[in-house]
Amino acid sequence: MFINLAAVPGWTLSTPTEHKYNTLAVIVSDNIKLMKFSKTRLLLICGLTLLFVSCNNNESTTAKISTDLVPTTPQINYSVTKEFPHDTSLFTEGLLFHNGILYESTGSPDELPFTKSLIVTDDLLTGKFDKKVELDKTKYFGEGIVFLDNKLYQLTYKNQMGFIYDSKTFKQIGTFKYSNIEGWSLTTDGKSLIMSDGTDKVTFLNPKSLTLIKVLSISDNNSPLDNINELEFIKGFIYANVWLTNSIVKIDTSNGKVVGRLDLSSLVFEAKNKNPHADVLNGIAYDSVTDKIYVTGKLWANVYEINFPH
Ligand SMILES: [Ca+2]
Repeated sequence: MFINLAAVPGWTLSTPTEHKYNTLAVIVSDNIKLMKFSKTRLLLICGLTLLFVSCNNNESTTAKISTDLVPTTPQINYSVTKEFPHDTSLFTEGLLFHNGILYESTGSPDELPFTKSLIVTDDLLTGKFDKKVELDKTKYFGEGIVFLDNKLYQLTYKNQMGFIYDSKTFKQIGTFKYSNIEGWSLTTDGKSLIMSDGTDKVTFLNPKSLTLIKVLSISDNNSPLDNINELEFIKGFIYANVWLTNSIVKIDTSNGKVVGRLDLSSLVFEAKNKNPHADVLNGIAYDSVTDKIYVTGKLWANVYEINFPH
């Protein structure tokens, strides 16, 4: 199935690092991961079988080794409670709720000339959006946004600078610089701007001085977890899309460890069925008033309200 998709005319495959926006790379990458996982499991099973044969008079030793070697990131089960229309021209880079309104920021890849670098409000009932900000896409590729203290902050992809707007008028009131090579997503714990940059690092910035507070390294089963993408802070945890996967991970903010994972593959496949040009899962928003969580993806036809223990 994956190989047949790769043969669709007009699509080209590339390595994930070459293009941040390659849909098929996601599918291929996930498929490879599954294959690698299967090989790993196979080797593990063979190894444990040999161990059992050689140590069959010591069952407790075999059981201990098995428990230690198998990855144990807990899966978080979810249900889709509602779905809403979403404009398929929006190349989603940020998604959040503010005062009961869904905001979205978008980027504008050169190979998708219909896309724009925008900050918009989404009407969930109609799927129409209302533009609040548009960047000159010949200079800036829009990335994540977040509201804090009556200001709206926006990252750019490769300019190492962000924009600050008045949260009511959307008038630009400042800019800021950061040392991260790329800017990807923003969220907040109410005190800091929390920023991803496509690596395994999440950066905490002081919203007033825009200076570095700390850097949190994200790890999954004791290995660095790269490609941390769109973020949402929910009840003390950071939830993060992981670029080139169909997963959102739940991160313990005290140590950066992944403590749970949502597998949203079924929504990704549905999105691609509805729009063949739909790109990766990217966008998680939390409405703290209604306690509801929403997800979408780049050029997806829908925003989904999902429910899971949180
Ligand atoms: Ca978000």
